[in-house]
Amino acid sequence: MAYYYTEPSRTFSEYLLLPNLTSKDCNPGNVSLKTPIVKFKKGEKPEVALNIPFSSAVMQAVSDHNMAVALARCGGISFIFGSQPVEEQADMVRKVKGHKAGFVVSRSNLTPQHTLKDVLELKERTGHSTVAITDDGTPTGKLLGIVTSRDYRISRDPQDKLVGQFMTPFSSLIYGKSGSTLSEANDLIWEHKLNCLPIVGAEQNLEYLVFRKDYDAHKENPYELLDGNKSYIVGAGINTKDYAERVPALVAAGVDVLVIDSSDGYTEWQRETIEYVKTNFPKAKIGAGNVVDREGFLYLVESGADFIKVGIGGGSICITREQKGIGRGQASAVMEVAAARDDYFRETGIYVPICSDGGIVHDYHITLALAMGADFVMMGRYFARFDESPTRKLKVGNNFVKEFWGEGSNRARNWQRYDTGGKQSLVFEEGVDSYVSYAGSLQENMEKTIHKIKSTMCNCGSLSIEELQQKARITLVSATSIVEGGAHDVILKENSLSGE
Ligand code: RVP
Repeated sequence: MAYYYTEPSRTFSEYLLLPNLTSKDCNPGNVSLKTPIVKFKKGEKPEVALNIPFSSAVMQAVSDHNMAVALARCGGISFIFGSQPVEEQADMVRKVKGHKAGFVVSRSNLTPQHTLKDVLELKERTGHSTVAITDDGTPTGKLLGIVTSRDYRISRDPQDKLVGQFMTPFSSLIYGKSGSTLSEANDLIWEHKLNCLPIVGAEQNLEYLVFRKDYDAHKENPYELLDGNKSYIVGAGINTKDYAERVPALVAAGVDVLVIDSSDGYTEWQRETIEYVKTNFPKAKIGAGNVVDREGFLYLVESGADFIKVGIGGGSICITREQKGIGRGQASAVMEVAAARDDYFRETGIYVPICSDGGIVHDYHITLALAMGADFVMMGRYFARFDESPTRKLKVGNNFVKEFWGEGSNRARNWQRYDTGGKQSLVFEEGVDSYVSYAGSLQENMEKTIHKIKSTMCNCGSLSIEELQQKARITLVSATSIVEGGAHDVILKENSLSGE
């Protein structure tokens, strides 16, 4: 006979947190959101930890190298999508690892033979007012000069004037030497009142530009997630089929954390994949999933996984539950797996972090997921709305939107994730292709979300995620009281509804 759960499976919107006593020192400025991402022994520290409990989903529409840099700058981690050729994914990882905070490869470059007209056209197209002048017009050619808007007057200079005649020549430039640190570069910027400092190699070749404004931005990011070499930390998704080619390439590219990307992770294929990684790359870190119960959690932990991802069918673009009838309400899944994790910790002294993946709609859902035992969350829709996601921004009606599609949609053609073999004609979609409302820059939005989480944690009298997990008091709410939680019995003025 089939096994029946006595409790229905529940989702985040069915729960609320009750306040605890808030002491006077409990204010958002004192809250730490630092959290482990890989397993560790009692009394020791995890080898990789996040400064904020956020990860971006293993999805084409979400996590590329740009998203990874933007999120690591704020303290979280992106898992670069695996539904692409191995070399392209490894290239994205290399770009993140090679990104030097504050040092940018010049994106606007011309030669001395170009004209003022070319400068103006380039400026119009890119919005950059600093143009590097190199012998071959490439970002790493021999640096011959720099043009900024201070070097020409549109009203006086003819449009066909050659760049070589008005650029600030190399002989008059202040520049930094290859290998300079950001603080050395910054000293030169201040000493000489510069807006931009070129960093030049032994052959006078241009390597990077350091902008004063980028340095300031760098200083504003105290939570940046960096490795021992000051490179951003980055993750990558893998599958259970081509791991023998993909993993070596990703490890060689410098990936920090791998994760097996699958809607159902309670499989022997995942065990084999983890064993392959642990045998061939003993230092590599690998998460596995997704699971929704104790059995799935223990199976993957005993297979050697460093963290476990939780959630089936709750993703905003996911139709797995409709198509296949498998899944579980996200809150129920997190609560059961967290309890299994805590038991495992008591029995073995090994703490295995869990990630709540999918179904975060409101910011408070993140706080609830953490309170229920998640160490961090993974989000797709949330990040897809930002400038930094890799998809197109479009205008639909009066609104700006960004494209967002599931990894199980035809568009992603990521069949390895869902199709366990057999005829292509039998393949069915488990995800949709959609739009999400455009929301602006990642940093601004995340600052608001993080402030909300920290404020709620203060309401719960908690200065850390661990404390929240121990102290949180969580109540199930009735359908009627959910209505009471929104604005009700008033006539809303136009546009008075807040977004997230
Ligand atoms: P959400 O944050 O609700 O957008 O959910 C993102 C999650 O949805 C992903 O991390 C993944 O687990 C799941 N996903 C991605 N594609 C699909 C699909 O096509 N069914 N589901």
